[in-house]
Amino acid sequence: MIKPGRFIVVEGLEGAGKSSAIATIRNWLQQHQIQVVCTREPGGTPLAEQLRTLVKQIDNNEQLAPETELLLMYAARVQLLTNVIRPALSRGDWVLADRHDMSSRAYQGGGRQLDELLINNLRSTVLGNTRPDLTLYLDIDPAVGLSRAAARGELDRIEQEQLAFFVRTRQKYLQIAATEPDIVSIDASQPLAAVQQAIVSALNDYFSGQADG
Ligand code: T5A
Repeated sequence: MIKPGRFIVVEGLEGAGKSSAIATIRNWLQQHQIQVVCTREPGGTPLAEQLRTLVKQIDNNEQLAPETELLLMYAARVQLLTNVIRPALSRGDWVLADRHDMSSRAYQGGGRQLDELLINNLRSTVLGNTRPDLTLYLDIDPAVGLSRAAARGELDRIEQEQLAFFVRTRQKYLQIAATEPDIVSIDASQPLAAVQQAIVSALNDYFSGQADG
Protein backbone atom coordinates (compact mmCIF):
# COMPACT_ATOMS: atom_id res chain seq x y z
CA MET A 1 0.00 0.00 0.00
CA ILE A 2 1.28 3.48 -0.85
CA LYS A 3 2.01 5.48 2.31
CA PRO A 4 0.18 8.78 2.21
CA GLY A 5 2.39 11.66 1.19
CA ARG A 6 2.48 14.65 3.51
CA PHE A 7 2.30 18.29 2.57
CA ILE A 8 4.55 20.71 4.47
CA VAL A 9 4.51 24.45 3.80
CA VAL A 10 6.96 27.14 4.89
CA GLU A 11 5.55 30.66 5.15
CA GLY A 12 6.69 34.10 6.22
CA LEU A 13 7.57 37.60 5.10
CA GLU A 14 10.53 38.40 2.84
CA GLY A 15 13.81 37.68 4.59
CA ALA A 16 12.14 35.49 7.23
CA GLY A 17 14.56 32.67 6.37
CA LYS A 18 12.32 30.36 4.32
CA SER A 19 15.22 29.16 2.14
CA SER A 20 17.26 28.14 5.18
CA ALA A 21 14.16 26.48 6.70
CA ILE A 22 13.61 24.48 3.50
CA ALA A 23 17.21 23.23 3.68
CA THR A 24 16.70 22.14 7.31
CA ILE A 25 13.46 20.31 6.47
CA ARG A 26 15.01 18.60 3.42
CA ASN A 27 17.79 17.37 5.64
CA TRP A 28 15.29 16.01 8.19
CA LEU A 29 13.35 14.23 5.44
CA GLN A 30 16.55 12.75 4.02
CA GLN A 31 17.44 11.37 7.45
CA HIS A 32 14.05 9.62 7.45
CA GLN A 33 14.59 8.32 3.88
CA ILE A 34 11.53 10.20 2.64
CA GLN A 35 11.15 11.13 -1.03
CA VAL A 36 10.30 14.80 -1.31
CA VAL A 37 9.16 17.11 -4.06
CA CYS A 38 10.02 20.77 -3.44
CA THR A 39 7.90 23.58 -4.83
CA ARG A 40 7.81 27.35 -4.69
CA GLU A 41 4.94 29.78 -5.17
CA PRO A 42 4.17 31.53 -7.27
CA GLY A 43 5.92 29.14 -9.65
CA GLY A 44 6.94 25.52 -9.84
CA THR A 45 5.68 24.69 -13.36
CA PRO A 46 6.79 26.35 -16.63
CA LEU A 47 3.57 28.37 -16.90
CA ALA A 48 3.47 29.23 -13.19
CA GLU A 49 7.10 30.43 -13.42
CA GLN A 50 6.02 32.84 -16.18
CA LEU A 51 3.27 34.13 -13.89
CA ARG A 52 5.89 34.52 -11.14
CA THR A 53 7.93 36.75 -13.46
CA LEU A 54 4.82 38.84 -14.20
CA VAL A 55 3.96 39.43 -10.54
CA LYS A 56 7.52 40.20 -9.47
CA GLN A 57 8.56 42.48 -12.32
CA ILE A 58 8.35 46.25 -12.09
CA ASP A 59 6.39 47.66 -15.05
CA ASN A 60 6.43 51.44 -15.08
CA ASN A 61 3.89 51.54 -17.94
CA GLU A 62 1.08 49.60 -16.30
CA GLN A 63 0.23 49.10 -12.62
CA LEU A 64 -0.85 45.60 -11.65
CA ALA A 65 -4.32 45.88 -10.06
CA PRO A 66 -4.57 44.12 -6.67
CA GLU A 67 -7.33 41.84 -7.99
CA THR A 68 -5.15 40.89 -10.98
CA GLU A 69 -2.32 40.09 -8.58
CA LEU A 70 -4.65 37.83 -6.58
CA LEU A 71 -5.93 36.02 -9.68
CA LEU A 72 -2.40 35.49 -10.99
CA MET A 73 -1.39 33.93 -7.64
CA TYR A 74 -4.33 31.52 -7.82
CA ALA A 75 -3.78 30.81 -11.52
CA ALA A 76 -0.19 29.79 -10.71
CA ARG A 77 -1.47 27.74 -7.75
CA VAL A 78 -3.95 25.76 -9.89
CA GLN A 79 -1.16 24.83 -12.29
CA LEU A 80 1.09 23.71 -9.46
CA LEU A 81 -1.59 21.77 -7.59
CA THR A 82 -2.78 20.00 -10.73
CA ASN A 83 0.56 19.19 -12.30
CA VAL A 84 2.90 18.75 -9.35
CA ILE A 85 1.44 18.71 -5.83
CA ARG A 86 -1.51 16.34 -6.19
CA PRO A 87 0.36 13.82 -8.40
CA ALA A 88 3.25 13.77 -5.88
CA LEU A 89 0.97 13.25 -2.88
CA SER A 90 -0.91 10.46 -4.63
CA ARG A 91 2.39 8.69 -5.43
CA GLY A 92 3.14 8.77 -1.70
CA ASP A 93 5.87 11.42 -1.98
CA TRP A 94 6.02 14.28 0.48
CA VAL A 95 5.72 17.84 -0.78
CA LEU A 96 7.74 20.67 0.72
CA ALA A 97 6.44 24.06 -0.36
CA ASP A 98 8.13 27.45 -0.21
CA ARG A 99 4.89 29.45 0.25
CA HIS A 100 1.34 28.34 -0.55
CA ASP A 101 -2.19 29.57 0.06
CA MET A 102 -1.46 31.28 3.38
CA SER A 103 0.67 33.79 1.42
CA SER A 104 -2.38 34.93 -0.58
CA ARG A 105 -4.46 35.26 2.56
CA ALA A 106 -1.71 37.33 4.22
CA TYR A 107 -0.40 39.44 1.30
CA GLN A 108 -3.56 39.94 -0.76
CA GLY A 109 -6.01 39.66 2.14
CA GLY A 110 -3.97 41.52 4.76
CA GLY A 111 -1.47 43.61 2.78
CA ARG A 112 -3.75 44.58 -0.12
CA GLN A 113 -6.92 44.41 2.00
CA LEU A 114 -8.86 42.54 -0.69
CA ASP A 115 -12.32 41.24 0.01
CA GLU A 116 -12.27 38.11 2.19
CA LEU A 117 -15.26 36.60 0.41
CA LEU A 118 -13.48 36.84 -2.95
CA ILE A 119 -10.40 35.15 -1.49
CA ASN A 120 -12.42 32.44 0.24
CA ASN A 121 -14.30 31.66 -2.96
CA LEU A 122 -11.04 31.30 -4.86
CA ARG A 123 -9.58 29.16 -2.08
CA SER A 124 -12.39 26.68 -2.03
CA THR A 125 -12.49 26.41 -5.83
CA VAL A 126 -8.73 26.08 -6.30
CA LEU A 127 -7.67 24.08 -3.25
CA GLY A 128 -10.52 21.57 -3.02
CA ASN A 129 -9.54 19.00 -0.41
CA THR A 130 -5.79 19.50 -0.82
CA ARG A 131 -4.64 21.17 2.38
CA PRO A 132 -1.21 21.25 4.06
CA ASP A 133 -0.62 18.78 6.89
CA LEU A 134 1.72 21.23 8.57
CA THR A 135 2.60 24.88 7.96
CA LEU A 136 5.67 26.38 9.59
CA TYR A 137 5.16 30.13 9.82
CA LEU A 138 8.44 32.01 10.35
CA ASP A 139 7.49 35.19 12.15
CA ILE A 140 9.72 38.24 11.64
CA ASP A 141 9.40 41.98 12.19
CA PRO A 142 8.98 43.33 8.62
CA ALA A 143 11.75 45.91 9.07
CA VAL A 144 14.21 43.14 10.00
CA GLY A 145 13.04 40.86 7.19
CA LEU A 146 13.19 43.59 4.57
CA SER A 147 16.66 44.66 5.61
CA ARG A 148 17.83 41.03 5.27
CA ALA A 149 16.21 40.87 1.81
CA ALA A 150 17.71 44.24 0.79
CA ALA A 151 21.18 43.12 1.84
CA ARG A 152 20.86 40.32 -0.71
CA GLY A 153 20.26 42.57 -3.73
CA GLU A 154 17.68 44.47 -5.76
CA LEU A 155 14.10 44.49 -4.48
CA ASP A 156 11.24 43.22 -6.68
CA ARG A 157 7.82 44.88 -7.19
CA ILE A 158 6.24 43.54 -3.99
CA GLU A 159 9.39 44.04 -1.90
CA GLN A 160 9.26 47.73 -2.85
CA GLU A 161 5.94 48.22 -1.05
CA GLN A 162 5.73 50.55 1.96
CA LEU A 163 6.46 49.14 5.41
CA ALA A 164 2.74 49.51 6.32
CA PHE A 165 1.88 46.92 3.66
CA PHE A 166 4.15 44.36 5.34
CA VAL A 167 2.87 45.30 8.80
CA ARG A 168 -0.68 44.47 7.64
CA THR A 169 0.57 41.28 5.97
CA ARG A 170 2.27 40.15 9.18
CA GLN A 171 -0.84 40.96 11.23
CA LYS A 172 -2.89 38.72 8.95
CA TYR A 173 -0.28 35.95 9.14
CA LEU A 174 -0.37 36.12 12.95
CA GLN A 175 -4.16 36.19 13.01
CA ILE A 176 -4.41 33.07 10.83
CA ALA A 177 -1.64 31.25 12.76
CA ALA A 178 -3.39 31.93 16.07
CA THR A 179 -6.59 30.23 14.97
CA GLU A 180 -5.53 27.23 12.88
CA PRO A 181 -4.11 24.17 14.63
CA ASP A 182 -1.91 22.89 11.78
CA ILE A 183 0.20 26.05 11.76
CA VAL A 184 3.26 26.30 14.01
CA SER A 185 4.73 29.78 14.53
CA ILE A 186 8.49 30.08 14.89
CA ASP A 187 10.31 33.20 16.07
CA ALA A 188 12.52 33.88 13.02
CA SER A 189 14.39 36.74 14.68
CA GLN A 190 16.42 34.20 16.68
CA PRO A 191 19.90 33.18 15.54
CA LEU A 192 19.81 30.69 12.67
CA ALA A 193 20.77 27.69 14.86
CA ALA A 194 17.85 28.33 17.23
CA VAL A 195 15.43 28.67 14.30
CA GLN A 196 16.72 25.38 12.86
CA GLN A 197 16.27 23.68 16.23
CA ALA A 198 12.68 24.96 16.51
CA ILE A 199 11.93 23.62 13.02
CA VAL A 200 13.30 20.17 13.81
CA SER A 201 11.31 20.07 17.08
CA ALA A 202 8.12 20.99 15.25
CA LEU A 203 8.73 18.25 12.67
CA ASN A 204 9.47 15.65 15.36
CA ASP A 205 6.39 16.63 17.37
CA TYR A 206 4.12 16.68 14.40
CA PHE A 207 5.23 13.64 12.49
CA SER A 208 6.57 11.41 15.29
CA GLY A 209 5.67 7.86 14.39
CA GLN A 210 4.46 8.86 10.92
CA ALA A 211 7.75 9.53 9.14
CA ASP A 212 9.19 6.00 9.37
CA GLY A 213 6.01 4.03 9.69
N1 T5A B 1 3.29 36.39 -2.79
C1 T5A B 1 3.47 35.04 -2.95
C2 T5A B 1 2.02 36.94 -2.65
O1 T5A B 1 1.88 38.16 -2.54
N2 T5A B 1 0.94 36.10 -2.63
C3 T5A B 1 1.06 34.73 -2.81
O2 T5A B 1 0.04 34.02 -2.82
C4 T5A B 1 2.37 34.19 -2.97
C5 T5A B 1 2.54 32.72 -3.14
C6 T5A B 1 7.36 35.80 -3.72
C7 T5A B 1 6.65 37.11 -3.55
O3 T5A B 1 5.29 36.92 -3.89
C8 T5A B 1 4.46 37.27 -2.83
C9 T5A B 1 5.31 37.21 -1.60
C10 T5A B 1 6.68 37.61 -2.12
O4 T5A B 1 6.75 39.01 -2.11
P1 T5A B 1 9.72 34.94 -3.03
O5 T5A B 1 11.03 35.27 -3.63
O6 T5A B 1 9.22 33.57 -3.18
O7 T5A B 1 8.71 36.00 -3.63
O8 T5A B 1 9.64 35.22 -1.51
P2 T5A B 1 10.56 36.10 -0.62
O9 T5A B 1 9.92 36.13 0.70
O10 T5A B 1 10.80 37.41 -1.30
O11 T5A B 1 11.89 35.27 -0.56
P3 T5A B 1 13.13 35.64 0.27
O12 T5A B 1 14.22 34.86 -0.38
O13 T5A B 1 13.32 37.11 0.44
O14 T5A B 1 12.79 35.14 1.71
P4 T5A B 1 13.36 33.96 2.52
O15 T5A B 1 13.54 32.74 1.66
O16 T5A B 1 12.47 33.85 3.68
O17 T5A B 1 14.75 34.49 2.98
P5 T5A B 1 16.14 33.75 2.96
O18 T5A B 1 16.07 32.41 3.59
O19 T5A B 1 16.72 33.85 1.58
O20 T5A B 1 16.92 34.70 3.95
C11 T5A B 1 17.21 36.02 3.59
C12 T5A B 1 18.56 36.43 4.20
O21 T5A B 1 18.48 36.40 5.62
C13 T5A B 1 19.48 35.56 6.18
C14 T5A B 1 19.86 34.59 5.04
O22 T5A B 1 21.17 34.11 5.20
C15 T5A B 1 19.69 35.46 3.81
O23 T5A B 1 20.84 36.22 3.59
N3 T5A B 1 18.89 34.85 7.33
C16 T5A B 1 19.18 35.16 8.61
N4 T5A B 1 20.00 36.06 9.16
C17 T5A B 1 20.05 36.12 10.52
N5 T5A B 1 19.34 35.29 11.35
C18 T5A B 1 18.51 34.36 10.84
N6 T5A B 1 17.79 33.57 11.65
C19 T5A B 1 18.41 34.26 9.41
N7 T5A B 1 17.68 33.48 8.57
C20 T5A B 1 18.00 33.85 7.32
